[in-house]
Amino acid sequence: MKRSDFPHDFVWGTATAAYQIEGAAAEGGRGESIWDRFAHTSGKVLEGATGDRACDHYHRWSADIALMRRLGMGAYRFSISWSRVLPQGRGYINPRGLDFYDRLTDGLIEAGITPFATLYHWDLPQALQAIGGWAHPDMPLWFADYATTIFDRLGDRIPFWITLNEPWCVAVLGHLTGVHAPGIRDLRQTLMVSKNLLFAHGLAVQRFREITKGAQIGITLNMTAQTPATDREPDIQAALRGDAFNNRWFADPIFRGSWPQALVETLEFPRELEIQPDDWALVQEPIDFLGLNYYTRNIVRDAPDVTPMRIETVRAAGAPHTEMDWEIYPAGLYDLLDDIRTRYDNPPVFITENGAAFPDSIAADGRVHDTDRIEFFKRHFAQAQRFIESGGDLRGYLVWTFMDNFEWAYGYSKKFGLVHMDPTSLTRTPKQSAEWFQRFLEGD
Ligand code: IFM
Repeated sequence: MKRSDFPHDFVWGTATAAYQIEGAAAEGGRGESIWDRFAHTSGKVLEGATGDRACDHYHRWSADIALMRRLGMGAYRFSISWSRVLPQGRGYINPRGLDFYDRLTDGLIEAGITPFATLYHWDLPQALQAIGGWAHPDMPLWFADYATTIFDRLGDRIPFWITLNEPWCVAVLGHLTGVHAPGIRDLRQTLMVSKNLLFAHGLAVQRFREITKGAQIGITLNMTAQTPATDREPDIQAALRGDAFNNRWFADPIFRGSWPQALVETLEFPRELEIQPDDWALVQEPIDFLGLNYYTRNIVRDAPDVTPMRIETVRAAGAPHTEMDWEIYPAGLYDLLDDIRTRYDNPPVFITENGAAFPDSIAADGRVHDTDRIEFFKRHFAQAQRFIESGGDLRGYLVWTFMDNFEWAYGYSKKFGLVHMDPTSLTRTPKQSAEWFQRFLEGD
């Protein structure tokens, strides 16, 4: 597998998110976000970890860009912290927040690294949560106003934009299982939130078209390959429900203008979730690309008593798993890309995240020998290449993640980085996988 096996303009790089790396939670006029509140609530995050300091990227951004450049990265996907720019979520605009992203953008461009900006990677301003958060009917407008502020300032320089990162996680992990901020467990709210997220996305795309010229915008969806546990019909149906739940919940509305039927039936959507015929055009506002985040697959079996989807996942016996206990299943990347191509009329796709957590540590020779991660990427890159070879429109691959960081409810215990980051000393040490990726990018 060589870089030259991919198209010459294929984009390669890494991805991060604001709350996971920036730190400086109470600096530069930043307001509180739901993740500050959640992480500071006892029992929500492993070992009480928070993103207060994270990787201190807010202060070290320049050295981080220099390291990316040294490692030969072509692109960098970062997210913007809404509450750094609008501390209360709306109204007052914090100039120091905008200045930070301005400097970061210019720094990347000067380093020859293409910026990809995500507008929302889960860190809603707490002030908006206090009045209802994503379930509030005005959230789509507040998000569009925030997006407009960002487009006005950076729309002339950032060529690739992502409205929302993994809205499924916002809806399901944040409002159904409650393992993410804001920690709510309520199916009805989950459904309201998912509708508002779709409207917010559509409105932001509309504003984008009014403001920017020549840049592209899309949305990033997380998808998980689904395999029935047996060839029994109930398990086959269960895997289809898993597919509707995990993969089609947001993609079908955006690309087809309808909710997946299996989702509507199984979750018994309430009336207020119905999207009026006039509003579907907003949800289906044309986008330039789909961002796909791929990590693993689920092996699914029918479980009539398990809410809400009547499915259960089974651990793949004997298969390799990462530290997240996610099965390593590279073929699923091809399968999902292929599903996207056939279901949604071959949209351009960027892999906006793919990666693995392993129990990395610095060895006596001062290096991190993460050969398992190198193997992981080799096998996944091969599936991406297979998809391109089969005629698929895949345009880039952003590895999750640049450096070890705050892995949400797992705190700093799960390390996905190409670069080791010591949460105490904040020292960055490129792992063997970073060196391997560098050689790959140099064409070795
Ligand atoms: O760290 C997260 C990221 O924020 C969103 N996608 C999945 C990653 C690994 O869990």
